[in-house]
Amino acid sequence: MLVLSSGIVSAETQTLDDPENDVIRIQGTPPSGTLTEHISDQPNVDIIQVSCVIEGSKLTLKLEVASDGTIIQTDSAYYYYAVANTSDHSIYYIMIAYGEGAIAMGAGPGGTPSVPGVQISENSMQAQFDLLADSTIVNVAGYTSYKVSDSDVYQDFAPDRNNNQTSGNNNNNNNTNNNNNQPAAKTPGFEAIAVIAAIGVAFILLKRRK
Ligand SMILES: [Ca+2]
Ligand SMILES: [Ca+2]
Repeated sequence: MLVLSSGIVSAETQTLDDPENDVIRIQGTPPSGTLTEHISDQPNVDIIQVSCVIEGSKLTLKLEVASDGTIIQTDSAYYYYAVANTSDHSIYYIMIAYGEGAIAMGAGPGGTPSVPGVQISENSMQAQFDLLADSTIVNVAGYTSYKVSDSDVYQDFAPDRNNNQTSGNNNNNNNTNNNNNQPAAKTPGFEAIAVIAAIGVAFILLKRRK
């Protein structure tokens, strides 16, 4: 007997919760700069959740900031980024940068998905992509920043291990293991920054083509 499985709709959700009031502020430049943790008065860049849902042939990615925060699209001092990686080595992301509004894009071995619209509510941004291939969610991540000036920047990472500038000893995770010698704790931070930089360039190119 032939069993047809193509009609089965699969659903998968991955939700990453991030602590509230964990924005960090970096002033000056190392080694003379200062780092302040647990900032509570920057709800606009305080991530509380990044989530991804795959349902059938669609992938929905969402980033949410604190309930008393607002996603700022038109002020170039604000930057928002949410990303999902899938098992087929594709990347899907939403970005708000340069005061140019929100954009959602992706790329992978299967090509690039069509560019979906981004829905912005008061404190969240989300987009629904056409999946490039049958795949599962590997991970999700988010990054936000508010740049007062080049030497005064508020930012939040989700998960927090993507932030390689905090001590790791003084956060809310209460890890009993405070071993800072684990290279894995630092590497993703650099990778995240590199990805953000590369995507920033892509974003500029895209805008110029318009
Ligand atoms: Ca947060
Ligand atoms: Ca965080």
